[in-house]
Amino acid sequence: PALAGPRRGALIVFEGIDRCGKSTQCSLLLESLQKQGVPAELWRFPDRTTLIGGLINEYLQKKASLNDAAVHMLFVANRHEKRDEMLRLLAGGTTLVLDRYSYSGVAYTAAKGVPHLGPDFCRSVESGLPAADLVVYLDLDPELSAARGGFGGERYEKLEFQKKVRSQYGALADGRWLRLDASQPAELLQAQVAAAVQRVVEQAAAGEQLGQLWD
Ligand code: 2DT
Ligand code: MG
Repeated sequence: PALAGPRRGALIVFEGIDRCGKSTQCSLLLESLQKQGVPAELWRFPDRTTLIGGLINEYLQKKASLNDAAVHMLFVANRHEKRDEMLRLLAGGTTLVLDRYSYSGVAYTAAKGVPHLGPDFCRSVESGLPAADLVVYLDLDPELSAARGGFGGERYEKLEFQKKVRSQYGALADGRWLRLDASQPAELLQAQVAAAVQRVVEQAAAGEQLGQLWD
């Protein structure tokens, strides 16, 4: 039990390839946390509303071109610019639900196969950011995600690339990952997410330290 200060919130991250169902599960989770009276906010990365996020948005919509290293650094900067606010909210007891985070940063850039932008480099520039208490990884065969109404035409929404991203995600999993089969109905997924989230919200409130990337 925490003897001093407020009970901290948990950092819950949803990851997975495009159209695996992250946004749906994030909204369902937020709603259920709020119903239980758990203070919570839902954020997404990239946060396209900031100056840096605007550049990322132009890149993703193919209105701007940037080389792979430059755009990678923008995604990273887009997380670092939100760091202090994340830490403040968590310390004040708000649980944060993130629709993508640093794990997307590593998986998508490493999937490009650029030698100087491999997984180790990508992890290194995340340091100083808080680590997730729980990563809910919604695993889906890219053939199935592509069939979910098709891709929206943003950069990266290509079957061959999504396959590479999935294999990069496979190499990132650690003890804080909950891998779920995302081909299940949303309600079934929701129940599994809720059970895992309840545990980490309780552990965070009981004083378990927030980790740091990349550990
Ligand atoms: P959405 O479709 O979820 O808006 O994501 N991406 C995301 C990266 O390449 N690096 C990152 O650090 C992050 C957070 C994943 C837009 C795309 O941006 C990719 C899909
Ligand atoms: Mg997308």
